[in-house]
Amino acid sequence: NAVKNNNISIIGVPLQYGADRKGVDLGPDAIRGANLHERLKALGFNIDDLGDLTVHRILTAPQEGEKLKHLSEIARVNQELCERVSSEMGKGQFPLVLGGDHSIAIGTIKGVLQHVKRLGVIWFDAHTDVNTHETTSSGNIHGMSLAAALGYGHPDLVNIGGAENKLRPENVVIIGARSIDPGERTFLKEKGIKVFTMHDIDRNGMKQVMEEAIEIVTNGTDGVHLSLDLDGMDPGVAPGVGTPVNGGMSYRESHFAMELLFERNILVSAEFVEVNPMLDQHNITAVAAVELIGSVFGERIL
Ligand code: HAR
Ligand code: MN
Ligand code: MN
Ligand code: MN
Repeated sequence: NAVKNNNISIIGVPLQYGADRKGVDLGPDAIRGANLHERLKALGFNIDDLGDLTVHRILTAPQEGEKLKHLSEIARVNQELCERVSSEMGKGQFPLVLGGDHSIAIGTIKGVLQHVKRLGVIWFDAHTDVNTHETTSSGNIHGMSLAAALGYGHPDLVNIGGAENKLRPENVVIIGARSIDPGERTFLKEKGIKVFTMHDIDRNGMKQVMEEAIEIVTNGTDGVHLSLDLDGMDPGVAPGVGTPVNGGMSYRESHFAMELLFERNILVSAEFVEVNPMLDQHNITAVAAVELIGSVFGERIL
């Protein structure tokens, strides 16, 4: 089959401290509970589920004057995730990371970068997650993870997996954005990061958007990581997310994008994040995640 690697390692990261709304820590089990293993096995993959990383429970509110909420536990978990992802890739496995809030992209990407020095990233999201400790108005680290992976932000985040291991802005694309903060807009323009907004998807269609996106992330790179925030999809199809934004990608637009990624056989790693079962109905957002995973690993309609 066309994903290079037939051996998938699943890593759950039940982290919720990067987001404001409780419940996203239940995401990994909700995704597994939507028949993830069965679906991947039916496609011929060998699955090694490593279970979940340990996240220490924090019962106190973020401390007064603590601008980045729960920074120390988030940094600790991401450092562990980085090491776990790196060690799985070292064994030749394809890391499939289940979130958890989107702050876990820091650890995943830093781990992949240990093996793929020039890495392209496709970032599916309603948001662009390029705030830093200087621009954030919420203090939520899930809104800073892409900036950190690019080498910008708080040193405790940037230094995970080594500050010298970082993405290059010209190898990153964001798809589906429709909620961008003023400081993020400046950052994206300054660094020259390509953003395909919902407007671009409406205007040109997902086919053209994905062709341009794939050109950017494969140009001069040795592999591509998919970071998929379920809030990129429209809340009508994926309502169980902490920060829903109207006007998102339709069910078929999202699947078509996954099918094109499979056809091009460029992924070396992937993560599916922000599934929040406490805000969901009948686990449909976790089911949506597993269906997207099916498409990106080769399920076809006919
Ligand atoms: N931009 C806002 C912030 O920084 C909202 C961010 C995020 N929500 C997410 N990430 N789910 O994509 O607080
Ligand atoms: Mn996100
Ligand atoms: Mn988002
Ligand atoms: Mn979200």
